[in-house]
Amino acid sequence: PAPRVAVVGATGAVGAELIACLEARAFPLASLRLFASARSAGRRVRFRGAELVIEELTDESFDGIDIALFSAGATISRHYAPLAAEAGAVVIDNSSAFRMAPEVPLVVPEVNGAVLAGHGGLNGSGGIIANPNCVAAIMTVALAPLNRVHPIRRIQAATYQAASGGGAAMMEELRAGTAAALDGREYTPAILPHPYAFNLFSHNAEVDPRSGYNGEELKVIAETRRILGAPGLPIGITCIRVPVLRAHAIALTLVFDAPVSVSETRAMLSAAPGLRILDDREANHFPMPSEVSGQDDVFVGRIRTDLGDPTGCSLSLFVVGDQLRKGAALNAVQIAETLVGG
Ligand code: 11C
Repeated sequence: PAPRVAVVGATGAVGAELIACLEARAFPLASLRLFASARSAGRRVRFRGAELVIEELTDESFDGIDIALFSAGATISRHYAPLAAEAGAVVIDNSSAFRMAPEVPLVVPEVNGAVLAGHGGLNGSGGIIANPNCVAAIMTVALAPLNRVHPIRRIQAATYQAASGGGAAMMEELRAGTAAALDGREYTPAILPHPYAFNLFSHNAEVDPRSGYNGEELKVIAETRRILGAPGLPIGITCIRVPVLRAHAIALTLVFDAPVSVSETRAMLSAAPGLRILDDREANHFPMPSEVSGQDDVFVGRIRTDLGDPTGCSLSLFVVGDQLRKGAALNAVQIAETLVGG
């Protein structure tokens, strides 16, 4: 029978995208229930021509739910995901709460979907599956096809991250701050410590005083290693927030044991699922958030041998993916599709 599905955090930016993905992909569900905080309960959302009413999330919300898609932050997940799993639901959790728990699979279906084979699936015994950090999800779609053929020995990354990674409130801060700046009005940021309009800044996650890396960077490092199955892979990364609404970009340099040609790289990437090459040197046309926003595929371009490595063993790439789609909601729905299909 088709699964009974719940969305937890239905009013957030990712929650809205989860509902949109379930509808757009005609996900085979028997029923859909939407949960949020008491503040949002009673609001109505359209789904497949009907109106669904948002319900307040409680400890008892999960009776009769087969798949629960969570996107309400780590604190909510820590409390409610185990309750949902005990009630027999498979939780697909978009927060960071369980991503590094050894018994919880951390999944990007195109990359390591095979790890779901060992999971109980929809047999009523429940469980938790983690949806990765958006940068890790987008980046590994581009890394995996190369890493399978030529093991990557080191990664250097710099990100250009959109407001959607900080949720609907940060997207609103970008819109409102930009409108105020254009009007010449004073604007006091509500949630960010810095002005966002016509600016960029180091990612807002807390900075570890010892390493100098922020929480976002440390998550990307740990999760990328786990998804690729490369526990000790050296990764350096700088995460930056840019005034873009909903697509993350990542500049990558990858080091291999031996030179990997641009033409072979193109061939490997063009055969990979969930990935599209946009690499037009003549027209100087490469992946851009404005063109990738709203798209399911991750886009890759600027494929070139890194001139900074005299051995010739390094490649540079520029990768862009929609943060709300492949970085969050789409990946979660793809995990659910794998459970239903398998
Ligand atoms: C950002 N990637 O762009 C973050 C948001 O690990 O789920 C998601 C954080 C996470 O700010």
